Amino acid sequence: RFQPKPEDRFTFGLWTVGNPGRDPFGEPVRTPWSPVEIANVLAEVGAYGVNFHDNDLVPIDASFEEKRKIVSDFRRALEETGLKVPMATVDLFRNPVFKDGAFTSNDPEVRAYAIRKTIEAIELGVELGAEIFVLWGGREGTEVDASKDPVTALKRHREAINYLCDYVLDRGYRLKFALEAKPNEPRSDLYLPTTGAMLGYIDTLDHPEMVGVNPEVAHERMAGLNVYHAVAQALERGKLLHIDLNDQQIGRFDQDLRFGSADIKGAFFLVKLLEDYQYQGPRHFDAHAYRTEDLEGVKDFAKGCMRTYLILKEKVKRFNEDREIQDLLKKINAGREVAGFEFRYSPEAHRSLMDYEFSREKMAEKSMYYERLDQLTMEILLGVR
Ligand code: GLT
Ligand code: MN
Ligand code: MN
Ligand code: MN
Repeated sequence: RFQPKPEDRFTFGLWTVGNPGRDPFGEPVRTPWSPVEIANVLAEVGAYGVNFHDNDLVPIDASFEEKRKIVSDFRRALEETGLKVPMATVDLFRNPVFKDGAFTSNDPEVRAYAIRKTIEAIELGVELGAEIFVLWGGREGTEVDASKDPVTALKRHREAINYLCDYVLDRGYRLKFALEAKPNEPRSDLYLPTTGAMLGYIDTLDHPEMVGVNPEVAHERMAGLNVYHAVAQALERGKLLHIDLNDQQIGRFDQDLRFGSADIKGAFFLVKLLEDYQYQGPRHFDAHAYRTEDLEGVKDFAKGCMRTYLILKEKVKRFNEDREIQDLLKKINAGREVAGFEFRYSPEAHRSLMDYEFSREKMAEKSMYYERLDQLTMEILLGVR
């Protein structure tokens, strides 16, 4: 029970389980594992796949020979463990060259280098089977708004994404881009700070059909938003290509907590959304173990993410099959039809609308039962139902 299976499509990044526990105030507490060691651990705990940034796998200063050796060792580990690589990404934030942005840098040479680095990361990802390429612009923002025109920054960002899409089309790769938003950290303010902003922006690209989003629970919550609603908007437009599951308390620094460990009700509704709408993409856990943990603790962390998801998936089933809840939902959704009216304009429908006699008092009288519904939801989550 609650054992992860390949069809659950649970994935982790090399940077998540491989996180050595460094924070802005403290040195690493765990010795880093090699990508091959991480893959073996992920296979052991039952993950389906592993994702990486170019430089999680191949150090930024590796020679051509070093790179080939690392990639072939990693490929062998994938074959031996059966792990897949559904997603790859590019690190455009760690190196000093990107200190004032990558695609949105004021320096055209840096912008060109960012595109070149991304293309090399795409090649690496495609070589290992990735069909989704995440772009998270950790340095695309400012502390000093006088330094950069945000309109210009958006135009530069768009030029870069358009370039990358054209490149992928030119090469004939089966690859889509998933844009990941974050409101702040490491910059004071990041451009395109929310999933909703990304969704609006995607329609302005040359190839919007190749681009979707990668919402992260923690990032939406850092912005004070409801993740469930943000993800629903992406899903409804067919734009939910990938998801970063983790947890976060509102108003705190970027915590990347184990999935479900901070807001269990929020996690429940997110799982419900993904399951009810049969989300087919990877369920990626973008989180890391507490800094107090050793290697065993890291395994506990990874297993915990998947186990909580599967427990919540069972709770969703319970919720959907619960007689009392479903009866309540039926009542909640019931109401009188307005004769002859449709929620689509036509002169006839409109005439019916204008002729109808509405009774505000009658409509407002209706009981909602939301207290009862919410309590029943809580009782499912608390395990007494
Ligand atoms: C970094 C960030 C994550 C992003 C990763 C992809 S890198 O760890 O905090 O949210 O998903 O670039
Ligand atoms: Mn993320
Ligand atoms: Mn995060
Ligand atoms: Mn993050």
